[in-house]
Amino acid sequence: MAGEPQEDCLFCKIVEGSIPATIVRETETTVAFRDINPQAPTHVLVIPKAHHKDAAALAADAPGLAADVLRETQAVADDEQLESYRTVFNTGSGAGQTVWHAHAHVLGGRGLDWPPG
Ligand code: DGP
Repeated sequence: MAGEPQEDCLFCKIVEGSIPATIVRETETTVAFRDINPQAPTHVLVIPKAHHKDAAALAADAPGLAADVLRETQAVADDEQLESYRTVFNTGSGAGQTVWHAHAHVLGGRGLDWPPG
């Protein structure tokens, strides 16, 4: 069911603490941790603690929680003293989504080209 922890979900396991991660911020509803395979000097993932499979499902099922995630992307940027940064939600395998628990990538600390690959 939407929002319930999923046994086979890597990010649910990070939320519950059974898989370690370098957590940089935590709120009642969100966790932010460093990406295991960073693509920029700052590469942090912000996730809702509740399980939603992607950003579209999160926005549809829990818009307040989607706003919490977005708010935390700015908080990460502030903590990391990023003047400019990029927030990315890969949605669907064709766009590069590999973990099926909604997450925002916060990328910064270097110049970022547009359009992305
Ligand atoms: P995406 O490809 O948009 O679904 O992003 C998933 C990201 O998750 C990817 O950049 C790598 C990261 N990732 C995968 N496994 C782990 C893990 O075990 N720990 C951490 N910290 N990040 C992970």
